[in-house]
Amino acid sequence: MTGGKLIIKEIETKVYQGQKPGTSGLRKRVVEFQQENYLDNFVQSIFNALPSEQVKGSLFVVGGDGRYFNKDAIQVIFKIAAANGVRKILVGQNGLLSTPAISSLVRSKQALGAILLTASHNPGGPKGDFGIKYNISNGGPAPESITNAIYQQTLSIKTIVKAENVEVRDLSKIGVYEWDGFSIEIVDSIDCYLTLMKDIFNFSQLRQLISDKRFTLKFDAMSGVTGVYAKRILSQELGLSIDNLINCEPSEDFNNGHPDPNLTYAPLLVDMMNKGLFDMGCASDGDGDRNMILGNKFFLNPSDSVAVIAANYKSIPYFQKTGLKGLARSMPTSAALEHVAKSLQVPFFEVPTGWKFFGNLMDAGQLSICGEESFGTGSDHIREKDGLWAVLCWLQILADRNQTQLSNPNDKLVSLQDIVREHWEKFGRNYYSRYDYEEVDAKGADEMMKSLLQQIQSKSLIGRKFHQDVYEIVECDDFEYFDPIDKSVSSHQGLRIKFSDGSRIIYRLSGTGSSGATIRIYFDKYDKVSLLNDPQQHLKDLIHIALDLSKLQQYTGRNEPNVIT
Ligand code: G16
Repeated sequence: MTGGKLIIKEIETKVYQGQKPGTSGLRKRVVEFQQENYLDNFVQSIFNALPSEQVKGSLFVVGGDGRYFNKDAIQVIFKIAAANGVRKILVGQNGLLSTPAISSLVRSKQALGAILLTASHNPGGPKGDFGIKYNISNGGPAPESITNAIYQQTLSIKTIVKAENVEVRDLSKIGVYEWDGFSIEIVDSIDCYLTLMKDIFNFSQLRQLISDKRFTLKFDAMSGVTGVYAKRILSQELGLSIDNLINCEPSEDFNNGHPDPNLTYAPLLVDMMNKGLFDMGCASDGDGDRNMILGNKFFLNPSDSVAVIAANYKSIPYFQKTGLKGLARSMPTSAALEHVAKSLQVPFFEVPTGWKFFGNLMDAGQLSICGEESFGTGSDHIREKDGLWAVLCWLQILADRNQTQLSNPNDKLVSLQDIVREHWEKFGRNYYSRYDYEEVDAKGADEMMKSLLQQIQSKSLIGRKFHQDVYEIVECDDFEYFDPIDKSVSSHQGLRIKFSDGSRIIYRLSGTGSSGATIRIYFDKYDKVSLLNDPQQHLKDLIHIALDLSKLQQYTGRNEPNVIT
């Protein structure tokens, strides 16, 4: 189809304050995005922040998690991209592309970048959240130097350019739409990602495991974008019965749910797994980059998940080919991965919270597998965390460990929790928990963090002892990261308190919320002997110390966290 010459109009606009991208893009309530030119300003600012000679004639990928406002936003991006000289846009069918699929498309098609339309795990719908994020040519989130440049542009923007005659409202049919010097191609949302997964895993081994009557799997897409991937990959390709997929129709408001795969917001799956109905249960978030994995009556902590995957890297065909170049975790993630890195004698890195910090290490060939406590796991196959990849990793590890058992119908299969317990026996266990206090008053949260920072900077905490002197503070700081590749410095990345036994308490304000503030407190305690305790019990003294030191209740009025992981 041909649309002729582009009709470009320049439109005057006014500056909106507060368009600073957070941990992962700009996330606000939908109603804020619906203000006149609010989204348009941000999109134009992306192009203004990039060198114009790069933008001219470039290829971009656009897609999102299907949440409310996605469809309108896609049309705005088409118009602004065309007017700014972009040559071609690849957009997912029906506008749908998971965050990992976008990363794989950018890399395989050598696009200049991508615009992702998602607020990830935040609720959607007209009263929920919307988000927009710019990814660079390596397929990963833009680094802070670029997001800061975009933000600066939003503060001085005066005009927006738009190609008024560019519009493809019906994104359901795969095909190409052309104008003079500009085109839009609607691509299958799954093909490119599926090809990559087939290259990473042994699909025939996975099929064998899934078809075995002794192994049952349940997958919950939480009404996010992963539903379309799960149907094609888990069901059509790997043979999982469609009855074992739940919430796999993407919905604009996630069926009125909160698409955050954790113990609080995935109650249906958690309940089934607690009742022991399945051997493995998995969930992913709105845009498909997060994952939660459960065993039969067993919660797999994300910090343990990445450590076990790393320890079993030889089970995964991709790593058999590439080897293990290095391991990394975000600072608040438990230290479980470090024990694996030491044992395998591979380089280890600790970066701030945010997947963007892993990209440089991967591009430099120094990092293979990484993870975050926030249900994010991934590798250098792309530059985003990857929910379905983590599920396939676990299936591959299970298939590999059960190779002999799978051909002997009377043998008992090794379970997910067997593998994790063996891991603890070998490496010791990092008991871990995170407390989230969501949407607290921002002023109270800031004051609490300031008071903690003051105690840290004055060094008054060093030497303080708690609980019959079992815990003594030996180090504390305001985490700062020196990127070993581009030498950039990222400051104020969380307050750390370290004890003489290696235990850690970390305080951070979330960078992904859209209103008020969310306080996160993380607890990490290593044990080599008692391996099967309840984490909340095991960590109770540390939790007590953290609440005491921060005076959280006094500053926020909150007695209980909303979410405990
Ligand atoms: C985003 C980032 C993650 C990060 C998380 C932290 O996740 O991509 O790398 O760990 O935010 O969130 P917060 O700042 O709220 O603790 P997502 O899945 O929301 O894109």
